[in-house]
This record gives sequence, structure tokens and C-alpha cells, in this order.
Amino acid sequence: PELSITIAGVRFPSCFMNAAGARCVTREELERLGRSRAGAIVTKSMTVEARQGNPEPRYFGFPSGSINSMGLPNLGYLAYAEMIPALRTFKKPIIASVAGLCEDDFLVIAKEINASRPDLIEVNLSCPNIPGKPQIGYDPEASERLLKRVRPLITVPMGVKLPPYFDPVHHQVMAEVIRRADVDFLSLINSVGNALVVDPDREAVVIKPKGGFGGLGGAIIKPVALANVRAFWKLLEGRVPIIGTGGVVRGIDAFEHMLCGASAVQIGTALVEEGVDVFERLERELAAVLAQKGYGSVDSCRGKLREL
Ligand code: FMN
Repeated sequence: PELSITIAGVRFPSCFMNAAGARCVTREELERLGRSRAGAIVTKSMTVEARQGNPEPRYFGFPSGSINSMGLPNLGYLAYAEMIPALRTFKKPIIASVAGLCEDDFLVIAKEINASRPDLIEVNLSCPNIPGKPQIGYDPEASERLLKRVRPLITVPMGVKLPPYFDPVHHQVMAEVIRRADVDFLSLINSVGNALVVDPDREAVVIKPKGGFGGLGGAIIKPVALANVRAFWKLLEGRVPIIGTGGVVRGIDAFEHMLCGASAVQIGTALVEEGVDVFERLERELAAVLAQKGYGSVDSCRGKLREL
């Protein structure tokens, strides 16, 4: 079966790629993704200044998922802008993930990173906004204002990475924001925020920052991710391509994302846990699922989820 796909006119040699933040911070990690079977190279979400991130331990993996509070450790946008031309030699799309600690940061980074010509830009709205206000993605007015300001600065396809929503009204409101903002693709979902994992033996939290609170990833979040992919697919009538992210651990998980409407999938926790060999395994597993079900390509099963 054909596992290559196209998003916003850009061809991806495989529908599997890393999720922003998973083994994609340093030049060495980005080059390893380049040499791997990954269908794209997605950068760590970049901020204006380089950041060390939060104190360790700040990531903890357990059998059904992961929790993290990394604090956006990254090299700063100038380092990624310099690196992107060299990463082109790997002949796969490069997606620059843009973050910011305030709205104006996004504009500074978007302008400069756009000039370094990544193939696509993913604007990460799961970022802090004004203290006392929720992350930008949970503030529809702030999201719309930001996207309207950043859109004219970006000449490559612009995607938006959203946090999970848990209420149909929130899906509707954000789908309207996306519709009005001329967005070329969506990445859904970021980690399920502000969870708490407890180790009963040690009677303790498992990560150091924020008293143990952090974002969940991995198998346990798959139903939340699928719900968000499906909700936005339906609300936007399949007109905005979606990269499904959340709980893809086996090939069958990717197939479920595609049934819900995803064109491609990103791998976070499973990549952190398994390393870049995960891509070859996922391709093999998805190819077997598609072949067994008689689908000739990823494209042919997209959105085909049956309702009862
Ligand atoms: N998402 C972003 O948009 N930007 C980031 O910089 C980022 N850093 C992450 C770092 C780690 C260690 C992990 C585990 C996740 C990070 N995420 C980040 C969220 C992932 O991209 C992904 O949305 C989430 O983990 C769900 O996917 P999963 O179930 O495959 O882990």
C-alpha cells in the first residue's frame, strides 16, 4: 500500500513523522530524523531565546503513556533558521514549529524562520499567554488575533497545533477561528495538559516541575486525540488537512486517526521511548493493516469512519 501523502501541496514520502518536541531539539537529533524513515523533520517548538527548560526529572514514561513538563528547552530560533538549509539535503519536508512566550515573539520568529524556507510552519498555540490567562489555544480571541497577525508573515503553508478540547462548543468556536484565519493544515493534539501521575510506592510525584503536574502523551490519550481529529474534520468539512497526533504507538493507531480524517500522523511518546526505529515498525504495521483491509493507500481510508 502507498504510505506517501500530500499536505497543502507538499509531498511527504511517509505519513509518519515525529511530533514537535520528540527527539528534535539538537542538530544531531534533527539529522537523525533526516536519516530515519520519518516522512518529515519537525523541529522542537522554538522560542526567541535559547532555553534550558525546567529542572529534571521533567519527563516520565510509564506503560500506558508519558507525562512531561519540559519547559520548552530549545536552541532559539536563530539556530534553527541557520540549520534548515542544511537539513534540506535529506529530501523530506521540514516543518518548523514556532512558539512564543508572548504574542509578539511569534511574529519575530515566524518572519525569520519563514525566510530560512522550511517546507511548512506549524504554529504551536499551546503556549503561555498573559499570566492569569489560559494558554493561547484556550483563548479563542487571543488565538484569532495571533493567527491574523502571523498569517501575512508566512509564505509557506501555515499549520496550527492545537491543544485538546473537551466540549463541542469549544470545537465549534475554534473551527470558526481556523476557518477565518486561512490555515493550511492542523496538527491535533498537543499533550493533555495539567495531569498528575502519582507513584504510590514512593508516595511521590514523578516529575519535578510544577509540583508534578504535566502534559500527558501516549496510548492513554488516543481517544481524546481521535475525538479532536474527528470533530475538526467534520466541522471543517474535510477542507483543512489534519496531522493526527496523540497515542500513535502501533500501526493500527495511525489507521484509526486516518479513519477519523487524518492525512498523516505524528509520533511523540513512542518516539521518545523507542527511538527513530519506531518509524520503520509503524510503516510495516500500517501497511499490513491496509493490505489486510484491502486499502491501496492512506488516502483511500481518510475520513471513512462509519457512524452507527
Ligand atoms: N508539542 C509541541 O507542539 N511543541 C513542543 O515543543 C513539544 N514538546 C514535547 C516534548 C515532549 C518530551 C513530549 C512527550 C511532547 C511534546 N509535545 C510538544 C507534544 C507532542 O508533540 C504531542 O502533541 C503529544 O506528546 C501527543 O503525542 P503522543 O501521544 O504521541 O505523545
